[in-house]
Amino acid sequence: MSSVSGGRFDAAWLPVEAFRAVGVRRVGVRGEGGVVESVRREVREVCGWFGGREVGGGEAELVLEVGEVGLGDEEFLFEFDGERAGVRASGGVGLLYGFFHVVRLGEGAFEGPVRSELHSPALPLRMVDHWDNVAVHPVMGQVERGYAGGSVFWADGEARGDFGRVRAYARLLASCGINAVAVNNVNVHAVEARLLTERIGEVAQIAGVLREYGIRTHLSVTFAAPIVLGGLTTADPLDADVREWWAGAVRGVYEAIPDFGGFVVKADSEGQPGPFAYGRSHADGANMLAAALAPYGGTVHWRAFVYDHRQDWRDRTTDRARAAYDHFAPLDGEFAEGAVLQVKHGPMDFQVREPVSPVLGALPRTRFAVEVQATQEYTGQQRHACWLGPMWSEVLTFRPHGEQGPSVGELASELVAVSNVGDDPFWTGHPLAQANLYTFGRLAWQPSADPLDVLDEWLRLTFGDGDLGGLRTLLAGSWAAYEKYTAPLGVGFMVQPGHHYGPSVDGYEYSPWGTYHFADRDGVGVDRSVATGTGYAGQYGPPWASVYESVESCPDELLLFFHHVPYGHVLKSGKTVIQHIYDTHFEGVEEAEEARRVWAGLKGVVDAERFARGAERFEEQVRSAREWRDQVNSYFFRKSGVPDERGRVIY
Ligand code: GCV
Repeated sequence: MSSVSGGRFDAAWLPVEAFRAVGVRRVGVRGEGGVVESVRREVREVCGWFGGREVGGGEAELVLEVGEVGLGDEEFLFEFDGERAGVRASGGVGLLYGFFHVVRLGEGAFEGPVRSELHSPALPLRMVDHWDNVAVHPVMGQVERGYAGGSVFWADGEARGDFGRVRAYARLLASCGINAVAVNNVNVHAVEARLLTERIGEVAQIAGVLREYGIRTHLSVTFAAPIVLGGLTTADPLDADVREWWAGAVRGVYEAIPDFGGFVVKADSEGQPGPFAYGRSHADGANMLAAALAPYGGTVHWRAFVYDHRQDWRDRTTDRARAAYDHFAPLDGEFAEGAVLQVKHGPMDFQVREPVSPVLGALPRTRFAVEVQATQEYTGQQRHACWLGPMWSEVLTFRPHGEQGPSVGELASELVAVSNVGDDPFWTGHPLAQANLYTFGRLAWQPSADPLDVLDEWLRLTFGDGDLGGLRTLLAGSWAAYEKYTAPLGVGFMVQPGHHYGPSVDGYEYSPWGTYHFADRDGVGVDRSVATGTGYAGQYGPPWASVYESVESCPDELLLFFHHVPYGHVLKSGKTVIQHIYDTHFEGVEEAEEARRVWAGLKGVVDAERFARGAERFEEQVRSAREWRDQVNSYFFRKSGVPDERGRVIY
């Protein structure tokens, strides 16, 4: 645990030992100002730990140098000539990324030779969105869907006075390449609305700390701000007074934060105000804000999470999965340059298994960001170990137009994660959930990266070079294990309403939220085919529209997302649907028990506090997995009357 200011907190993947290879050497830092000073501070600190030193002249073994190398701001060159390692960049941010590259390589940075290797991020913006409220919300708490304590930015109703913790967080983010942070919840409540105007000074304080690590600050704003803050009678995006009001508000923001990144907007979604109230389109709304931000180079991130959350479950013509495409695909080409459409990776809401959103293949003329959820709202809420690297990688490597076409990672302009971090001493509640934040950053830097390589990096940095094979296997399989003991075959939800933790098979079955599985005595699943269902499968282009349309070609793991089938339907695996449900639920629990056993074996290897936190979480994971198994299996046994082939206990 570090005990620098901001309270005691875990060093995560940057423990002292991770810096040994740099800290024992003679290091030269060449350049001045801004982020270069952060690099210099890092070098001095780590050399202080290990006996190395900052040197000038030619005696350096590692040179970190800013110069005229003709690179982009975030790029760097790395080389090792047999004696000396070097990082060269055009500016401080590239130098900082180069420094962390050397840290990641450890002694490997001083083996070679390596000739002038260029490193550049594939995506220019790599952002975490905090769903943090300034004031504690009566239902959602301080951090909406937060499972790691209070906010890292806000405490006692205002920006934290002590920024030690924010600085440590910025350092962690920069070390895995994250360069943008939205500091408040997309559901903008009354107190938080004022961050845009009279409380912008507090945002500026946070921005000042994040800037030291090359991170730009973004703010979630309410579309109704001209009314709630400006006293206007309308927020109509085409109204001249409204546009003028926003122009003035943005001017004030940039006076306080000259490098402000821009706005994040959740409009016409789950009760948030938006342009529909004025008969305007989402392009009208986004473009109005883009115009206000344009003189300063800011961006509006406009979320595509727009659907009817007041649905009648009896109405079989409305399908929530269709909503984002129906709203936004027709607007392709209508968004201004400074607007980025922020699209959730799946059509529903961060379930453990969803198809890739068809919207991602339908925006050839729109800048878009893919939004993933590091906070584990539907994947165990940081009480369960669930490493999401393979899920995100599947999304980023999916090719919406077939094998010959580009991947999502190539089509997207940006990658955004809902943050899983709070003021918890371990940052993320479950110490192993730190791997999700790290993996997000590294995949945003290089979406085609093998997530297992990223996991190895994280393990090595966090725990050192010991034998971590068991932990690696545990984490590598943890998403699959979670999927096994929760909602089967892509059908989704089946969670407790409201807080979304733990099983409730019919929890959302008759609710207004549009999240149904339609299980009856004969079968289960949602018919989303064009031929007989909601037509959602037709939102994909070739080849996926036909792959998903037919029961025969639909992949097993998505079968119940796209089709309603009898319990006796035989999967490609050769099992019936009902037997698959029974088997996977028993297996999932066994895997959770095995994970608990692996963690128990790390006693004495992992430091005591982290070990204790993990042990407590694995107890809960096993308890919860059994709860899921028994409820899901009993539910389907009672519905179908089909016994388990293997005669195991089903309640
Ligand atoms: C911030 C889901 C979550 C909400 C969240 C919403 C969103 O519905 O349950 O808490 O609101 O997604 O992404 O806007």
